[in-house]
Amino acid sequence: MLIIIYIFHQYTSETREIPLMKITDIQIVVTCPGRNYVLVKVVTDQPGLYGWGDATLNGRELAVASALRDHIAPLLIGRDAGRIEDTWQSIFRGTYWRGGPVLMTALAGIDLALWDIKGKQAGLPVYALLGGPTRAGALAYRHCDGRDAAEIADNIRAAHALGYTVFRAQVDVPGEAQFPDTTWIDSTTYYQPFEDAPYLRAIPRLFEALRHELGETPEILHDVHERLTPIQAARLAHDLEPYRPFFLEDPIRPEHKESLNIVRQHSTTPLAMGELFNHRWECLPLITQQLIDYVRVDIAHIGGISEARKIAAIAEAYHVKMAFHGPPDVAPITHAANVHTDMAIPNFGVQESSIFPEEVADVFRGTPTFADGLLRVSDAPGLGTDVNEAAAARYPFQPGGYLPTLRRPDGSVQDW
Ligand code: CS2
Ligand code: MG
Repeated sequence: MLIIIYIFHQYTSETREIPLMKITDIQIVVTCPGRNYVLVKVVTDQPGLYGWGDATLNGRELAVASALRDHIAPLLIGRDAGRIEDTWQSIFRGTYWRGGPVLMTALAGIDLALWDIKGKQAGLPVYALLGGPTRAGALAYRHCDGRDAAEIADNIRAAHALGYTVFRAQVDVPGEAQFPDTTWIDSTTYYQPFEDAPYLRAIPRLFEALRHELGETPEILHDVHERLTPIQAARLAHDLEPYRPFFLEDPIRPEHKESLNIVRQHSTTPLAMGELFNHRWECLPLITQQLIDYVRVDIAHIGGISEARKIAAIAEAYHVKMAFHGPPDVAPITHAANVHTDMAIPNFGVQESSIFPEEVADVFRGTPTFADGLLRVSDAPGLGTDVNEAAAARYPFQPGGYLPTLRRPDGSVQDW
């Protein structure tokens, strides 16, 4: 009997050592330090203990802000901030409506804030909570896009001098195919041309010129941005083979995923896909059928770190690596979450890095830093990021940050 009482006492006293952290408030901050960002602050009843998450979906910012403010936050007030998985499940499954970019971005905002809180409570960086570091930092790639091969080669040389070893190369085919970056486009009717045949000729020529200029060592990748049909993508992957691309990204539209079989059958060029996916089930056929080599999901659009580490674990079993999306259209908080996850998972591949508008430094602290080819996060507790709310208020939301639409020469819509 005494033994039973002793065990019961040990159990209850141990569980009581983790203090409950009630969520007392959830604030949504929409700010535009050069780009629009939707930020989520989860506040607890523990003095000074709060977490920041990123819930930015560019071009649809206010839809996510409303989903959070009007529909999700009210469900969470009073709940234990320490129950990350339970909160994830209760938002994803418990509220019935699930999936899609708006809801999964909203969920990511909450998830990241809860991981931030968990780390702060434990006094540990999030990568330590995820199992501890498996590497010194995250191998990063840099965008080196340009108007022609000579300009791209110069950009690669300049990035190499900074310590980068992996580079992305996009080129315009003047008047026929444009690869806009996602800088501010203040219009809903901004069209750009795309014609597939000149594009399909131009990219192998670009890679041939880059290899001629730079030799075989720079790792160079290309993002098709979902523009090709499966057989066109197969042709491109095949034509690029002699130039050993690091990977070919998003070769086809994301809807019918098994179409990647066609690309796969014709080429050994490594394939990457996933920035338009919203949860693990969209990745599943590509991983289990080994149709891709890198999963490119966006942590801010798949429900956060909780989902990212599950996708990574499934991918690991199939020799597929992770290459989380890292564009400047998600906030530095997501970039920090990327690197914390990259640090902990065994099957990390490469991390996309971004240059943010200058004003971003006024609002955010703890953006990952780059040195010697690697992105790193500090070992500060949580995600190591913080938001200067007064500065954020000085950069109000700017409507109109839409992506352009691509049109074929006959005027019909083309995937962007
Ligand atoms: C791109 C993105 O980084 C990438 O791989 O595909 O820049 C993408 O165009 C934007 O995130 C769209 O908002
Ligand atoms: Mg992309």
